[in-house]
Amino acid sequence: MKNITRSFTALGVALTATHTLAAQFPYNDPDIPKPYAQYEQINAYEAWELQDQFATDTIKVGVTDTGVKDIADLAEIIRDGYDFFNFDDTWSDDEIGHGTKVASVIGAVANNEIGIAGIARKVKIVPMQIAIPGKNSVASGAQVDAVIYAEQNQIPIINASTYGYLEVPYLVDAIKNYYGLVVFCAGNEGTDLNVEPYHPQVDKVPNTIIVGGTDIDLNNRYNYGAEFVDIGAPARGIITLNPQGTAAPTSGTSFSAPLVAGTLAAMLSINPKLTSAELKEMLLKSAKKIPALETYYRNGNFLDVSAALKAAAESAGYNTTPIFAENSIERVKPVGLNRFSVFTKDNKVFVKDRVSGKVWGLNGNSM
Ligand SMILES: [Ca+2]
Ligand SMILES: [Ca+2]
Repeated sequence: MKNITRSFTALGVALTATHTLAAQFPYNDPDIPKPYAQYEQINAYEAWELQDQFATDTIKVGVTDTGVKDIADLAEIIRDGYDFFNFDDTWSDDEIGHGTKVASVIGAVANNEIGIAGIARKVKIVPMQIAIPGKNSVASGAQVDAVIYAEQNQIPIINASTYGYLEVPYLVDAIKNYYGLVVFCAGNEGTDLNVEPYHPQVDKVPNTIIVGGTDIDLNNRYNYGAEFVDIGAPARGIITLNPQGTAAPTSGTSFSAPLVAGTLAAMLSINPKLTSAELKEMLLKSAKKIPALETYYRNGNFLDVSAALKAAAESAGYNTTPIFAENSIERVKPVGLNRFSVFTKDNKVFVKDRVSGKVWGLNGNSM
């Protein structure tokens, strides 16, 4: 066991766990690395706690990709899949594995002792195969149909880890007519999108979010352009699940986009009343502003999942103010698998259930 200090939040409280908690936090999913620098960089652990506390609605996310295999860590959250390339129900024959990996980043079931944990806790994945069977390339017509389907079936978020189209007027029109948000990756060549004008990444469609990617040291390594790329996120060493259910580190902006799509789903699950425009504005406003990334991403935006979820919670009227300060914590002690006790310096004791998110004071009242 490594000696690490992990920050987490209970009832909006910033706590600092000692190393004795590291093996158990944040969840029991065995293939999450401990520590997992990429998730810590975007404050994902704290974001899980915020969802335990505030998330109410379950949000559908369409994954326009190679299909999504219904592996054990995803099966229970998959709904209403369709193959828009073959016009049939073979959405699960994901031979390439790209869509399964993307889906696992968005919403792999947390705390189920299997695989990993995705960003969003209350989410359903809608597999939308748009790829040519057995190939890593997609049909833009199938992507158009998938967007129209999402509009007709009230799917508020689409993850589109696709790029490289030279011209897609019909897709741009379909997205403009869609009430939700489409999250696109920026692409992987490390080129300026002003020079390499991939569509619809450069079309500035209001309800798209274009996601670039960095390594763990926050160096941009992928396609960029502050005029087009809305936000950056980790893109190297993201742990994903393949169609065999095996976890492995994966790289590319294809896996940055679902970090953002999962965040949007989590925000909506906390405040389902947010419009797409409000959601996008809130996400970008809550992002860290990193001067070194200003030439790559709009305002140097870098994903902060926890800040985005706090903004969503506050917009729904929840109070995210800590009930006691981080420096008032004396120690934290695990109680069984899913609960822990917090002892404060002024001799108060709290118990938190990590599954329900409920916190009890010493007098047993649920808070
Ligand atoms: Ca298929
Ligand atoms: Ca899991």
